[in-house]
Amino acid sequence: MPILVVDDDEDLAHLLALRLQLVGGYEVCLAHSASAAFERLGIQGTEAAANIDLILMDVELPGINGIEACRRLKSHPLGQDIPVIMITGHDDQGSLEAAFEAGAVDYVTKPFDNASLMARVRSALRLKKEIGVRKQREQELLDLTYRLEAANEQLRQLTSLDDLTGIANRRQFEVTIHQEFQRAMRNKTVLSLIMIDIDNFKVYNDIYGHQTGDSCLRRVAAALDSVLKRPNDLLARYGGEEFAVILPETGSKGASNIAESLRQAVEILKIPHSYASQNNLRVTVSLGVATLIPQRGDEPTKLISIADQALYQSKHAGRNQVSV
Ligand code: GH3
Ligand code: MG
Ligand code: MG
Ligand code: MG
Ligand code: MG
Repeated sequence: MPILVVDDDEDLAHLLALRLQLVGGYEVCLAHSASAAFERLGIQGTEAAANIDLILMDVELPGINGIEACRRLKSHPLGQDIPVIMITGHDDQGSLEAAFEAGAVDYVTKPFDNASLMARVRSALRLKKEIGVRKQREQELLDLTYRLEAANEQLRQLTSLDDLTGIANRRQFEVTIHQEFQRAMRNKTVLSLIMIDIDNFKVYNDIYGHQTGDSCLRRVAAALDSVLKRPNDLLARYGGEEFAVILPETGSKGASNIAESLRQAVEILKIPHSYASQNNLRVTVSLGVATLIPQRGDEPTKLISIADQALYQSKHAGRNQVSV
């Protein structure tokens, strides 16, 4: 890829180009102002972007000077990876500091000494190559990270865990409720379900923000989980701020007791939830309990809808309570 020489002194620019071509064997293109260089690079104007490996930039240019041009290049995606060597006269050594600050990698002083010019060009081109390799590695690493995340997500789906809370997800709930329903029907045993819904959670999100809302969901899930001791009980995240507990071989009395323990476990977390100028309010849950011995022809939806109705009663009666 060519080297771009930017110099308003056309004779000098041609001379420099000739040296780079003859001594170094490089391909060279010329621009006589910063604007012309920007067009050449596709940063400004309508010309398609040219691939440039290195820029030799005069400090003194009409219009936008070389230092400002370098600064703009370095802040543009098409220009930031192209090394810039500043061309300085003996009288503008003072601008070197500004040139490096603007992102130049090196400088050459007029009149040019062939050996030093070529050495600096070679070294800058090496730098460009290294940047390219590093960028490619970074990109590969990023791709790998994305692939890992996707694989992780697949794994989570396979294990049927909810992303946010780590408890069983809705899919696992559906699988388990069907299995337990069939089992209870076969064995003619009793099966209970508790539906749990966080009270006034929309307001909670509105007041404390979605992040705090998420962390509240995690804490509530952990508290609910800590109540359940039997290996066949399943706590799942049923939906947004709704949870469900499947209790095999558990009658109405037992399920109500567990529901009350679940209610208390959330209440004693004492997560502040103050709104409508009421102080000292806490995050609470409402619960609905359903119990039945499944009969031939019954579906799990029957159990779910009974629990939903009970939950609705708890909400209607003032929340933070259990209904059967
Ligand atoms: P109620 O006491 O009647 O249940 O009132 P509510 O506000 O809890 O009920 P509603 O169904 O109106 O609102 C539920 C809210 O839960 C709305 C939604 O913003 C929030 N929510 C659902 N899923 C998530 C989640 O994953 N993260 C967070 N932060 N909020 C969630
Ligand atoms: Mg000049
Ligand atoms: Mg809800
Ligand atoms: Mg609701
Ligand atoms: Mg709610």
